[in-house]
Amino acid sequence: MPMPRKPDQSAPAAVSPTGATNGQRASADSRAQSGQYLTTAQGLRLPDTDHSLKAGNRGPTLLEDFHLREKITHFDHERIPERVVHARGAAAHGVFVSYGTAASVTKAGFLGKKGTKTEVFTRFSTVLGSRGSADTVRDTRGFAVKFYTDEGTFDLVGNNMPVFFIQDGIKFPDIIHAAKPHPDREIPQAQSAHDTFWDFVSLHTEATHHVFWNMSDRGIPRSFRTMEGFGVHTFRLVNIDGETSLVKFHWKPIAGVHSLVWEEAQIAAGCDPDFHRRDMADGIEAGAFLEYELGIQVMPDDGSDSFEGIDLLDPTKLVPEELAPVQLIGKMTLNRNPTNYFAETEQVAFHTGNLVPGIEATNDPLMQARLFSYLDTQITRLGGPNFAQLPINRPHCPVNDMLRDGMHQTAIHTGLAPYHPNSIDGDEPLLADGKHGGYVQMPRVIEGKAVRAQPVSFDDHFSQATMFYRSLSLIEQTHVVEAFTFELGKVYEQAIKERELQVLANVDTDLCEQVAAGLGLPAPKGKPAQDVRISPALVQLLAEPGPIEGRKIGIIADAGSDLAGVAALIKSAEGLGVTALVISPVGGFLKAGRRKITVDRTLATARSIEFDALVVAGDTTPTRDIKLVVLLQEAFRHCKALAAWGDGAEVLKAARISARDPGVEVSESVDKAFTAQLVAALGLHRVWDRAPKVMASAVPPSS
Ligand code: HDE
Repeated sequence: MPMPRKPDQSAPAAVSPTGATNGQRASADSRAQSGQYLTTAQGLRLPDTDHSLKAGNRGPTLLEDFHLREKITHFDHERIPERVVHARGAAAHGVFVSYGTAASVTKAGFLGKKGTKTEVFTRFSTVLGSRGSADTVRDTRGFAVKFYTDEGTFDLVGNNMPVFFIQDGIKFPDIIHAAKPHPDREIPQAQSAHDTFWDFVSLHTEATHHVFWNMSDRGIPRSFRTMEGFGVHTFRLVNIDGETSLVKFHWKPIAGVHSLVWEEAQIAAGCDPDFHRRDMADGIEAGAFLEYELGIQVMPDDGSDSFEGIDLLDPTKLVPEELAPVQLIGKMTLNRNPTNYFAETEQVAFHTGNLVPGIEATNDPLMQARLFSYLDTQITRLGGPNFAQLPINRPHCPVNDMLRDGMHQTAIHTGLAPYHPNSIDGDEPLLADGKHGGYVQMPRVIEGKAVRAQPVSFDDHFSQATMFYRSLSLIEQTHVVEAFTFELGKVYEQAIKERELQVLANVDTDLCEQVAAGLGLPAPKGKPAQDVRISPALVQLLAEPGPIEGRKIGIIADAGSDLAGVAALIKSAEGLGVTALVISPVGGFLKAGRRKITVDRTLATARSIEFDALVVAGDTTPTRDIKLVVLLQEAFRHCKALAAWGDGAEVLKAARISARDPGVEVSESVDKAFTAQLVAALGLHRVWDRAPKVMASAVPPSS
């Protein structure tokens, strides 16, 4: 018997918010595919789709078989070109609610009155990998938000890092050619650890600051829900009185900013390449929505395009939050998974030129090039100029654009006069001035000679990298050293390693010496900036436990375990928005009397990377099963919280983990104190006290 349809197998409404239909009656079943019977694309019902039409049982196949030809021809064209960058991504629908606090600096309606709601679609991505690559590679993450506002669509096409590799868009093809796999063998996939990437960034030292972010923990986020987002460029905001200010956009995740550790990221790339998209989709399905507050740093628009000595048009520089605090202006909640990956996530088309009144571009030369690129790329990727008519790209406000015809035209335009002015269609559509919601750019003075040059202020390539590195906590700095040592260790050409060491010498002497030692090369001398301002806002490490909603714990249990304790722990976890999964040697159920607990993972399917903490249930039989030992040892090495109750501690001991080790909690039973300690440990994300014993330079446990 076929399985019944689930509620989430419904589709977007047949009628879009613009009033355009997708070819179906609003009252009809809105799924793109309707009716009970299998049909051809022309609606002809089919009696058989498993056998081609043949001359006799043994063929040959007849050209006459129009069903076979239609089915195969359509299949042959199912793929569209993947994005040239940011090909691997996942997205979700949601809502943005304005706090009303930006109304003094922008007239943008969706940022106006407190409580104003705007639908959004947000796509997260890696930059370098192909569409089928792994989620957890070391890379920058895309953070692109489409706001379907009443005044037109606004796209904030940002990243999870506030700075970029290059200062001028004309170099973008070069950095991407260098970072993508080598053109001869097409390896390595989705990696920066190879010669051409390091060749480029060591020659274009303006990349240094962004490289440091990539080599830091920000390059391997724990999940999409624990990433910050940044608009990177400086934008110009205009308020109702025509006053302007310069701003930088920030997304602050409610769940805090957290990362994987490098070994975990590598294991996940093999064990669960969908690690991040799975976390988002499962979380949304379970009601653990992704939440971010939008914030702005506001700087005066005094004509200098700079603030406190920082050139605001240089996208390799950030403005420390201590100098310009991030003011929160609204909140985004991602609460609905897409119905169809291709139709929504793959076909969504972002564009930095999708702006609304009150938000304008600046002269940042990277931003200027992007204003050209995004519209252009969609024409190849989405097969023509009408991609704005795809349901995911349709604005949620009236559209009357005089754009006509072209490939895949789905609108049936009326009227005779798609030109302006006209006297035949009553001179409609009308032009709107500022008072009627028209997008009227603020007049700005532009003058100068036509030159291929840049300002001197763009020449400082190192001081903010120094600021970033020195602001990090010790453990985060260690990770940066390890990342450089790993990545440069993968480079074959000695000259490239030496050139990059010279770059590092200009950022921080100690860092350079550590990396050089790891590479077995002499550390060159450089001139790092001396008195950089430290920016505590750049640190990820937590002093106090943060939120734990959306986290996952694994409970290790077997047929003889204390199932009442297991049930109690699952219940407490549910109450805290934490998913608890039971891991047992074999699948099925664990039963004791009338109690029956589902086994979610077996030792064959569980891997430590899935869990933020592992707990061993009381009365679980100690075993040296290598799968269980690896599970516990990995979690231990990745500095995750471990716990056991009753003689569950014996299971930890069998894996050479002692109750005296930091972040290992052992209790008599599942009581309040036990849960509270587990919550605190989860909230701190990692047990960093364990790091010196277990990470990179540590020795293995003695036997
Ligand atoms: Fe992009 N970028 N980019 N980029 N970018 C694209 O557009 C480009 C840059 C970013 O989820 C492409 O539709 C140029 C900075 C994101 O669909 C393309 C330059 C930032 C996404 C393109 C930049 C970004 C893209 C590829 C230098 C952070 C994924 C497919 C001038 C602020 C959006 C597409 C999604 C995608 C061009 C630099 C972020 C080719 C030429 C800086 C998040 O148009």
